[in-house]
This record gives sequence, structure tokens and C-alpha cells, in this order.
Amino acid sequence: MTSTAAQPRTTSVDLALFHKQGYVVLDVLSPAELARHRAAGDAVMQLDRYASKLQFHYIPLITPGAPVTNDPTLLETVDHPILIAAVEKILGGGPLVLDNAAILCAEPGAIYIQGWHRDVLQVPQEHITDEMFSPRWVHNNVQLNMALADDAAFHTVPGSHARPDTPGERAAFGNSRHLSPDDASMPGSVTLHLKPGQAVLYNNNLIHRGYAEFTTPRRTLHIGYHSVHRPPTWHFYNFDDRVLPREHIASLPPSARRWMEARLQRRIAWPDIEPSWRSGFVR
Ligand SMILES: O=C(O)CCC(=O)C(=O)O
Repeated sequence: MTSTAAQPRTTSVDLALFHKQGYVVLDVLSPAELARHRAAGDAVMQLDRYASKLQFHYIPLITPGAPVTNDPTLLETVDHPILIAAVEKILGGGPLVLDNAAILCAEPGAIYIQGWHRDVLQVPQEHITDEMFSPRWVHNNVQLNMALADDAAFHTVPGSHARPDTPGERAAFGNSRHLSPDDASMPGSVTLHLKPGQAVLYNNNLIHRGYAEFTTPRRTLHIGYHSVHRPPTWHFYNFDDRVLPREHIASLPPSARRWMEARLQRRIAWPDIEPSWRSGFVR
């Protein structure tokens, strides 16, 4: 059984808390910013390709096919000073590189079920080691969910980013190091209830999942970064910038274009995923 975790209200990261529980919740958007972002999220969901399907939608914002490449509003979040300061503090400094940017949307009546996972799906199972989930592993990624509407669809096991699976967690995962069965019950999990304008910043080595039977709309931005001070993690390799059409990057609003040009240069410098699962140790 999961319980809902109450969250303190703050705009700056408590690093000790982040390292202990693997996440922190921040108040990010002002009421005016929230109103603008929420309207932009609602406009996306009015597009027929989403509105006509009552299901959960993972809508990418920076790759070709993104619905709003000429509307900078949602992508402005990627530059939000509260988020950038927080992520740089967690990762030990910037500049940051964008790993992913999407909006997670659903309408009431939709059902969304992910298996429990750590975000290690790009790592072949034979290369997933317990050391990745230990205090020795310096994880060069911060992922965040920023809610534009009430959100209780993100569930996690606090502290699990920094220790191997317990016997109960291993049993829930079954034979997989990637993904549990959809109906697995995960011991110690909590539901994070985000208010509109709040973001959870998390170490995506945490055991987590998305799950909801929606009774209200979901409009949540989902963004990840790494710092140039260390090699990227595997999550950076979720698409290959080198094969994106040049006209796609040129079509983006100016700040998103800068992020994507930097991402392309980073991919050229770090072309291969394999080093990513060998690069986390410092101690
Ligand atoms: O829906 C969510 O908040 C979870 C998303 C997630 O776990 C993922 O994309 O890895």
C-alpha cells in the first residue's frame, strides 16, 4: 500500500535531503507563470492527435514531431532559474546539458500503468551492478517532473537510489533488473502529490513508476539534465542528435535551439553509450 508524502514548501534544494531520500520537491512557478504554462499544456491536449485518444500521452518537446516547436512557452521551463540553480547545486555546477524534455498528459478517465523501474533501461541487464545504486556512485543526471495541474501519478521508494534492492524489492521485480510486472506491489513506496507549480527533482536511479487512474487532467513537464563536469549517464542516449535533421534544430525557439546545439556538440564529444555505465565511481 502506498501513502502520500507531505512535502515542505521551498524554492531551494536541501542537498542533504536530496542525497538521503533521492528527491526534493520545490515550489517553482509563480501564479502568472503557472497560468501561462497551464494554458500552453491545455492547448497541446486540444490537438486532435491527443484529444481523440483517451490514454496517457508522453509528448516529446524537443525532437521532430513535437507539437509545439514554434511555441516557446513549455520549453521556457528548461531555462527556469530556480530549476537551473537547483540542478547545478545537486550536480556540483554547470553548464548543464539537456537529456530529455517532454510533457506527460492525460484526461480524466485515462488509465496509466508503468512497471516499477530504475531509469537503467538503456543499460544491458548484465552491466547493471549494485554499485550503481550505492553512495559510491556519482550519478550525473537530475530528472524532474513539474506539475501544471495536481499530480499524484509519480510513485517512488525513498532512499532506493543509494542502495541495492532489498529482498522484498527483488521479489517485486521478479526476474528483471529493468522493469517489474505492472501489478507488482513495491514495499516502502510512497506517492508524491505535487501541487500545480511544484516540481520534484530526483535521482532517476530511484525505484519509481508512473501510475494513475485519472480523475483530473495531468499536465506535467518531464525534463532531465546532466553536467558537463562528468561524462553523461545512459539517459543522455535516449535519442541520437546526430541524425536529427538540421532544419529541426533551426526550427526551434532560440533558447531551445541553444540547448539542442549544445546537446549535439556533447553527443559528438561522447558518441558511445558504453562508457556511461562505467563512469560513475569516485570513491
Ligand atoms: O509518469 C511519471 O511520472 C513517471 C515517468 C517515468 O518514470 C519515466 O519516464 O521513467
